[in-house]
Amino acid sequence: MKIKINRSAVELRQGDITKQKVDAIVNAANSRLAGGGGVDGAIHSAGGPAIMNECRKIGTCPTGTAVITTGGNLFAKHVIHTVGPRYRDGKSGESELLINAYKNSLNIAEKSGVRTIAFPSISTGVYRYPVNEASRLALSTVVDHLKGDTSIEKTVFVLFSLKDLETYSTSLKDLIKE
Ligand code: AR6
Repeated sequence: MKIKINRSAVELRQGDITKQKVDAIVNAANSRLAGGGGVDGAIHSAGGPAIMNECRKIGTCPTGTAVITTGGNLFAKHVIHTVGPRYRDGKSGESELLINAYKNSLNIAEKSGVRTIAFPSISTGVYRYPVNEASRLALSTVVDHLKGDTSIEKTVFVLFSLKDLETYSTSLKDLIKE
């Protein structure tokens, strides 16, 4: 599924984020930038040690913020590492932190001259954020950003499972109906 927002496009796709031919891919990292499983593990293993070397120099990344490193051996020139919240009960500031993770990733992308960017579904794996709610927050934050002054031409959400792709598709359809 693909929609236009002013001069930008938002696309949903099923696949592996490490294979995307974009300027920057976003990593769902942890605040110690220590690597891990899920999309974080896949990015470090496909991108090679140059990414971790830069992460070590940067140090930490508080929840909701974002940092940028090389893409190492990936096609993408940059990896933007952001940290989503661990889901507790939905009343512990999770939604604001998840929105901030997307916003700060987009802001650092703009500053770094990124024109095409791919996001995974931040926080909905190990951090257990419910996908339906997370997809609505993710998509509305990106769409709002693209309605403003932006040099981003394309934003791709890369969903690992067909079920997640379907959830995101429903959320995007609902969002553009509003
Ligand atoms: N491409 C696209 N999406 C993927 C890929 C991939 N190669 N691999 C997994 N996903 P998660 P979180 C999906 O757990 O919930 C790590 O250990 C996955 O199916 O990667 O933010 C970090 O170090 C899910 O839909 O991230 C942190 O400690 C989504 O990516 C912690 O996990 C996010 O799942 C972060 O947890």
